This record gives sequence, structure tokens and C-alpha cells, in this order.
Amino acid sequence: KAAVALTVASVSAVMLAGCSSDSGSGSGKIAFIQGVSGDEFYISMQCGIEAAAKDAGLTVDTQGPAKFDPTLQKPIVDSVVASRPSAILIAPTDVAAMQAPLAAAANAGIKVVLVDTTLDDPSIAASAISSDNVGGGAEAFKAIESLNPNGGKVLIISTDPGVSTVDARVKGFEDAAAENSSFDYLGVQYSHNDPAEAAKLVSAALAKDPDIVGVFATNTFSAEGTATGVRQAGKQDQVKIVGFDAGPAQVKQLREGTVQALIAQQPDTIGKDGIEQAKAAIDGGEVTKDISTGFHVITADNIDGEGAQYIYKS
Ligand code: T6T
Repeated sequence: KAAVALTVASVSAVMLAGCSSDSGSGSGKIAFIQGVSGDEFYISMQCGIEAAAKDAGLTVDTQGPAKFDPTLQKPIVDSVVASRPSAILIAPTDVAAMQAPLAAAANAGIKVVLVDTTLDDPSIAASAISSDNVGGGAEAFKAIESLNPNGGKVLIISTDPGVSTVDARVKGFEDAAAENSSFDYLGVQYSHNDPAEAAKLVSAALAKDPDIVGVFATNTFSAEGTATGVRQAGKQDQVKIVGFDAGPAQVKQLREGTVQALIAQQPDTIGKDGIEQAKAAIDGGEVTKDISTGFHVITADNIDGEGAQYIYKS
């Protein structure tokens, strides 16, 4: 386990190259545990965290599991708890499976701040910060709706059930779709955060329903794979894709015209807010239990203008 944690930590250190600021050097020790390492969303969040920590005189150590998987994230939490940081900022990989490990951290006197994803019972945390994921899912439906004014069959490709963020995006999309009877909602399929699996699911869905007009992909990896699947089926003129997130590969697919819209989050703001809340909790100050951050819709029309600032760092 130690070897795994070391490898992941060094991957994380390399990723710092994309940030404009290095880690702080103060005495307060903070741990940031990503949902998965190498994901541009968490890399951008790490940049926000590093910059805010530096200003606050805090030191940050970042680690992340190699996959978005609670069986890989739990041992990282356990070893971080043993190292006794003042606070842990974490994106839990499952609402249920990460509950007990994080309750143990809180019971050990470590301030827990949830960044991005949450838990079944977030009351163990000092604060929980996330995008308006339900709102973002509804916005994704609106985009598909305006790209397909006559309606038609739509599908969702998500990662795994039990991930609070993507589940909320699915709900936002489903509720909005239920209000427009010209759309035929085919349901949600789970790609386990694997682009190749997402591409396979989309190919199979298009073989079964060749008249699908839109796909909502709930995060970076589902969106990348969805675009590949649609392109391989030669259906990029027919199927409109709206993806959550704005990693560089997603932006490339938007520029190429395979993807029509991206719902960009503000991971750096989530990270900055996370440090502010952790500092307040450590100092015994006032914390805000729930913070909701915004999103921005990026399209080919604004990618070279105001949309550009929302592209994630890599
Ligand atoms: O969409 C983000 C994040 O909000 C979600 O919880 C997991 O996937 C991402 O990290 C993107 O890959």
C-alpha cells in the first residue's frame, strides 16, 4: 500500500507543473485527496488549492487513486489520517463506501472538507463545496433541446451510480427531459469512468437505436468516449453531444465539431473555497456548511472568447 501511495504522490507532484503557483510552506498541514489522479478537473482544483494554501500559509500534500474507485481511495485516506494533517480536502469516490473512512478521520480530530463529490451523510464534514450539478444537468438538456428542436431519442452516458456529482447531473437532465414530450429518453448507461467503455456503450446504443439525436455525457471521461463512439459510427452530423467538464481533449472535440457544448465547472474556485473553509475550521472560525459554485456553457461560438478562461489545466 505504501508503494502505491508513493507512486501516486509522485504523479501528483509532476502534475503541479501546470499550476502557476507552488505549494505553501507554513506549519498547517493539509491533505488533498483527489477522486482520481491525472484528471484535469482535479489538476485544476489542485492549482486553486495550492494558490490559496500559499496565501494562507498552509502546506498541501496531494494524492489520488489511479482509478475513481473507493477500494483504491480508502487506503489513501487511512494512510493520510495516520499522518495527522490538520485538514483533509477530499472528493469521495462513493457516497456510501467513503462514509466510514471519513467519519474516522473526523473522529480523529481532522477537519474534513468535501470538494466536488459528497457523502450520504455530509454532516461529518466541516464544509461541502460542489458545482450546481442538478442545474448543470438541466442546462445540458436545454442545450440538446435547442440543437434538436424537433425532439427525438436521447441517452445519458455516466460513470457509476453512487457518485454524487454525476448522479445529480443525471437527475437534472432527466427532470428537464420529462417536461418535453417530443424527446424519448432512453435512460442512463454506466461507463465506469473509462472512455473506451463509454465508446463501446455508445456504439451499441447506436446499433440498437440508429436514430438517436443526442447524448449527454456526465463527465470528462464519458464525454471523451462518447465522442469517439459517435465518430466511429460515422454519426457526428446526426448525434449532438453535450458533455460535462472542459478538459483539453474535450475542447479539441468541440473545435472539431464532434461535441456541440461543454458544461464547464470551476474546479479552481472549489479548491480555493475548500482551503478557506479548512482554514476557518482549523482556526475555530465560522464555516459555511454548503457552498454551491457555478458552471459555464462552452460552445464553438464562445471558445475563443469568454469561454476560453474556463478550459481546465492539464
Ligand atoms: O466531472 C468531474 C467531477 O466533478 C466528477 O465528480 C468526477 O469526474 C470529473 O472529475 C471529470 O472527470
